[in-house]
Amino acid sequence: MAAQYRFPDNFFWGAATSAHQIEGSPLADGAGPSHWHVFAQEPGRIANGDTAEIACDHYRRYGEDVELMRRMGLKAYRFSVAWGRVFPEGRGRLNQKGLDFYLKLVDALLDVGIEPFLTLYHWDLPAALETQGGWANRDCADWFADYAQTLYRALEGRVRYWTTLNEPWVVVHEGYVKGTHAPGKVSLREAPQATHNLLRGHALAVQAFRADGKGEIGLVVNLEPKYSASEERADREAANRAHVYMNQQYLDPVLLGSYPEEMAELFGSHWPQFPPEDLRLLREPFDFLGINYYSRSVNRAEPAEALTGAAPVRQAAEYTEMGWEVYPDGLREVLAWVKRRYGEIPLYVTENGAAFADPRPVGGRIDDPRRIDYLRTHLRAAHAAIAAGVDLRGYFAWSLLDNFEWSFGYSKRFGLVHVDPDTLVRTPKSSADFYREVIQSAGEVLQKD
Ligand code: IFM
Repeated sequence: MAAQYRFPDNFFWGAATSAHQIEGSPLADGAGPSHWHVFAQEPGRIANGDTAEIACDHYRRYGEDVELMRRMGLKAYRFSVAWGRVFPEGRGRLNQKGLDFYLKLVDALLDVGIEPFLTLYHWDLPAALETQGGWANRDCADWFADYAQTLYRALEGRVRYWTTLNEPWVVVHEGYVKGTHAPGKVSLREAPQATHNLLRGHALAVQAFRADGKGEIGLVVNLEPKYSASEERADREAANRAHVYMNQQYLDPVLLGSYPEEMAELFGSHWPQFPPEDLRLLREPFDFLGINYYSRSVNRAEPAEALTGAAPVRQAAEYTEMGWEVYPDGLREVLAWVKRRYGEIPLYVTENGAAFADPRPVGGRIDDPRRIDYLRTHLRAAHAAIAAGVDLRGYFAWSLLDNFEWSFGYSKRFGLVHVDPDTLVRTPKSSADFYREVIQSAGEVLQKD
């Protein structure tokens, strides 16, 4: 077979999850509740009234899940730590039993030769910190760095790859602009403060890593190409505002040292004058960037849309259950754009995947050909980026397991492995078999249709 899609030998083939979405048992062994735990109990917040009380029960079944990963041939596993398991009040008193869970998980991964990629913050803030203002409070950045330092010390020599924040844009856009994620606020005043404190937290955690950690540390952002629906000036400007808001708002300050000037126009009087010493801090060098990619959007001007004045226009194309267009070339495009705009920085695709309405298991099998197509076409796009000179070092499918999809509850299923909502029995889908073949052949099977 031609080696057209062969990936580098040391490429990290992985899958990703996050603590709140899979672990369940959120209060076990002395853990403190997260603000997502509180949010999910408010009526009407989550589809079908779902909560993450049980999720995939990974907290108790992690051994079985590591075995699934081993059988899939994964080289790496990206997961997050629930801050409140380690510090039930967010700071101060350490909960050793909570920390022990992650030590056991990491050891189980290392035992079977799977490289752990640990995310420090994947959206579940200790509720005790939210009552003190959460990310809108400047001190939250310091609390985060202290928590990070504890983990660096506890996992030194075992975890080599760390990321600070997952998708800060979603944290703020959904949590402070739309109010559809915890903490459920709609506040244009607090949104830029939360943005800035998240990025300060990232930078302080990187500084703490230089003092106490070993290995590499990075940041994970979600990116989407934004196209204009027409040649009209109003549409083109709207698409550009959407692009700056989503793609540049978080990367410009950490890689170029300033927020895009358009941010002040988007937020008007709510956009603060950030002190120059803060902006110097944000530019703390880090080792790699993780990019989560799912889709693109095509935009028209819509003055009623908050901040960007841009609204997506549906295309004659395939869409996933999330209502996201399947657009594989966008992955190549965002990877190339990052290299063009920000220069050489090692990259990982830290999430990529699709929610489809899978059939129920029949005879222990679930055929999910649309997810296989999604993976195949996006991996080809990732390969095209490498061929064009992008320093892409790994790819993590989202997600290992069907899980708690935030405000959608369990209604959207992204897993390579089906998790029965009643019995929690795991059944690898045909996409898991496909991914195993991709990994075994270092990408060569992507040649086949
Ligand atoms: O499930 C989420 C994940 O937590 C963050 N990135 C996008 C995924 C799909 O919506």
